Amino acid sequence: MSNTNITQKSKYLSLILRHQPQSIGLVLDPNGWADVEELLNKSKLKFSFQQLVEVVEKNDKQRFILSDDQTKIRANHGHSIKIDLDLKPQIPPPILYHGTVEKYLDSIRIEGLKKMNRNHVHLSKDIETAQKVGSRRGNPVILKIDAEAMNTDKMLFYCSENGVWLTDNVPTKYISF
Ligand code: HQG
Repeated sequence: MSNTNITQKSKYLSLILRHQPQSIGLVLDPNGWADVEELLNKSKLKFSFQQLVEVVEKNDKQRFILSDDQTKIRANHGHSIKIDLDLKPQIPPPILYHGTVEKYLDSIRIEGLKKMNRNHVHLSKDIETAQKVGSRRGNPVILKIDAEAMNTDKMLFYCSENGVWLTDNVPTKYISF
């Protein structure tokens, strides 16, 4: 498949597996897994099984994972629907980054980073990734997060299968603007 085709299919899978499985009558299990055969049958965008595997394997951010027997698939991060990724808390790198845009800063200065519509605040271990995340909304602004202090203060971190750091919220005192 062309890169454009892979991106289009990846976006559709993100919509279905993170936000709106019910829009095609798909039911995810409590850990966010969909049955591959059911997904392929119900999908409005037509995929062959091989194309699905290609989207999973060539995905620039490894957004999806197939079960070992390739009968189930789920998104690795980014959910808004309430599922349990069943991740174990992990000690984060001392510093993490968050890419955002200027217009949110006043609010972030007051409230800290909130998960907004998703299940977690998403953080990156490198500035480059945070820049890409921020660029989705405009000129990126990078916030530096004192994850070490948060960990010391018993706030929990999780790392998704594809290396995105997740936490519940980041109070202002841990953020360098
Ligand atoms: C902002 C994509 C006002 C926050 C990305 C962000 C990531 C606040 C936006 C993943 C705020 C939420 C997640 C507050 C946070 N006041 N604004 N108190 N707290 N915000 O999309 O981190 O490519 O839910 O800065 O790459 O941008 O789809 O989160 O701008 O990994 O795989 O509210 O989604 O992954 O936006 O992105 P989002 P995000 P994919």
